[in-house]
Amino acid sequence: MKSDGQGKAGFTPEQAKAAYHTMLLVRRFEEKVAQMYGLGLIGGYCHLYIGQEAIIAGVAAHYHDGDQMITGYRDHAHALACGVDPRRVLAELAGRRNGLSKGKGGSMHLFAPQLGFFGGHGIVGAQVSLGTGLAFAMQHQKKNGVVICFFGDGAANQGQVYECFNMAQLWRLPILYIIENNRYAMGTPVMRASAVTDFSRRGTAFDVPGARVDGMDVAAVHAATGAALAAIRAGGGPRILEMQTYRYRGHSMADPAKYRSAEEVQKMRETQDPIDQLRDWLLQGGHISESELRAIETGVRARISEAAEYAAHQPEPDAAELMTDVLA
Ligand SMILES: Cc1ncc(C[n+]2csc(CCOP(=O)(O)OP(=O)(O)O)c2C)c(N)n1
Ligand SMILES: [Mg+2]
Repeated sequence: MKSDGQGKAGFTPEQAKAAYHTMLLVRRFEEKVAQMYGLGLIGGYCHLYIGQEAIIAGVAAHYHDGDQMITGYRDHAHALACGVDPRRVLAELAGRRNGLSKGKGGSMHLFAPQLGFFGGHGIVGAQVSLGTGLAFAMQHQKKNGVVICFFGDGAANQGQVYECFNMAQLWRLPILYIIENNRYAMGTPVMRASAVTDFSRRGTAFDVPGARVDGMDVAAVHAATGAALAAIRAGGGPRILEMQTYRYRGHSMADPAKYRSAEEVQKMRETQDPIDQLRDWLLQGGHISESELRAIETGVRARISEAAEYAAHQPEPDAAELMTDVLA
């Protein structure tokens, strides 16, 4: 953390350790995906979440049974946070029969409705409409949960997003919109695509309250999400949180990265990294020992290695499955 214990209200050392574990799991998972992609074990579209881990870790702490989550194509972390077994995610990425979508969806089409995870969507902004529909269904069926709907700074310029904000506020739908502002939409910087770059204000015309959050500080994410969800669960209608973050890797696996400098990326990694910041805070506050940190690292690495081993040795889908699960 940048601060010395300031602003940590409601974020106990235990919660901090849990968040640390989640962030590390996601980071090591994504590093393994990159490695497997390089080996040709994974193919097709694939978007990594490295750098943005504090968002999912801070939000997941507030995700309960009966809640639902939906996001775009940068979705591995969100699936893991909903409780999906890393083995099933890696098997899906590797196109294997035991993958989450029977090995036929790939990276952008993870789906686990039994855990409240509704994807995994490749159409930029579509998850906002789908997520708003999920929230409408939840309210209509008098269920208690909330929907957490993630989308990017680029997606935030889609017209359908504003139709959704209007309906969500009009009907006081139980939905939290989280804008993951990682400063780029593919190769386009926010400044070149958005007339107003303060995304927390995007709901102003519809009276949807919004807040801007340091998305590299998991404690800040945790606190802001807790407050927003408390208001939504109390029947207060939708909320928007803009999480200011950064992705370290390319947009997808094929990205020449001509639109930003290596120095810019390096600077973020060195000064803002969410995992390093939390580790420093835990150590400096005496909340964790070096050996405890090592044990977490070892446990996470073992789990990911085992998942990769599992995925690589599963069979591919049967040829007879080619035309099943096709909606046409
Ligand atoms: C409707 C639609 N338009 C364009 C694309 C191509 N496309 C894929 S990702 C992307 C950028 C989205 O950026 P952002 O919303 O900031 O999300 P990020 O990738 O940064 O997480 C675009 C334009 C698409 N998939 N769908
Ligand atoms: Mg973006």
